[in-house]
Amino acid sequence: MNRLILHCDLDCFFAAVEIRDNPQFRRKPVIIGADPREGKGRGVISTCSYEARKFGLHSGMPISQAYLRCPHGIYLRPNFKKYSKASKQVMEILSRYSKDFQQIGNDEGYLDLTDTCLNYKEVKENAKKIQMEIFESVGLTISIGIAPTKSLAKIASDCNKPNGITLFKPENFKALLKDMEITRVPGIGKKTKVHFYKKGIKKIGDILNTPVSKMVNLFGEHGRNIWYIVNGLDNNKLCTNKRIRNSISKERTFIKDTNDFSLIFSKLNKLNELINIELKKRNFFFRTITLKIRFENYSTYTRSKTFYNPIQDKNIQDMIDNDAEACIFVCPMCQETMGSKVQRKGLKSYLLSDLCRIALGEELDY
Ligand code: DCP
Ligand code: MG
Repeated sequence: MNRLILHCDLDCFFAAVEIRDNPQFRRKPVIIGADPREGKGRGVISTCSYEARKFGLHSGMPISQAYLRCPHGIYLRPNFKKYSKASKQVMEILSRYSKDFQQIGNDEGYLDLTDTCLNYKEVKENAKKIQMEIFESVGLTISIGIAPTKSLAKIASDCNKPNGITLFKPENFKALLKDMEITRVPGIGKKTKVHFYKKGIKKIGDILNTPVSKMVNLFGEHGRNIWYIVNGLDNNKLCTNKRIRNSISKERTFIKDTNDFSLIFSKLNKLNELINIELKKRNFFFRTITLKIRFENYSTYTRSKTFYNPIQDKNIQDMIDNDAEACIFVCPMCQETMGSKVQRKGLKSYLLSDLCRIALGEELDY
């Protein structure tokens, strides 16, 4: 039986909240992220308004590059409390439309309306109501894709942003997909697309015209999954369980590259303190610590350590300072990733920009 799935995705979420609260920013390039410091800033863009995207700006772009392309933009630091409140309000509205609701991150959600709507006309009416309700009570626009599968609904919601409603019906979705770039398919990013391009697969239509056996020969199981997605045959169900938070993380970017290990470790300790406060406040236990480190050329490394037993009462900072094993997981990373390069290029050219993320995994249910 054909399902009726909606994928709802807020438009330029963080930027939209700021524009809502500051009408003078409307129709302007608004960029949320690190301080650009007149082009000398570190860190990246979280998101930006559609006007800013016209200058080639996008999430994840170094803020220094953004400033070069759009020096007249309105650059704002993120206000996560505000975004979290808006997200909760939006999710509460979405969840009222079906018991089959799955939240993804802070600005996306799937709804399965198969049991509540008879046809696409009815689903579209619901989509319009959702848009209106969110706009009236939260002041944000949301784009909605409607399709027989989750993956197709996700592709659809991205087709008419902002504030669009896009329908992929069983009888027409292949015709709508065929001329689209393969990067529209979840699972094909900028890096993987290169492998597909090498085999002459550039448009979704090229995948549709390839037998599944050939996709498996060329790209293994990943090729099979992609083929199933574009043919509307992946039958993933919505995970309707309440979203369980499974990590806490903090990260900071140094204003200047540095190879001063005492500075790096003091910053790390500061992050540990912040994490520890949150851990206690929320009464979380954890088993895994992950350290993320980013060098000046944006190469990023992570190292993790998982403990046998869940931990809460032990101070993380003590653990880093005193637990030999924990220290070993920090130090080899620095030696390993800096070592050979350091000798070749000289220590001064190396350094850590974005410091580290300590993710404390596996929230336990007690
Ligand atoms: N985000 C972030 N860093 C990223 C990507 C996203 O901080 N690299 C944050 C900011 C976004 C929010 O998550 O506002 C939602 O991410 P989306 O990918 O859905 O992007 P937007 O909602 O901003 O834009 P779009 O209109 O394309 O959905
Ligand atoms: Mg979004």
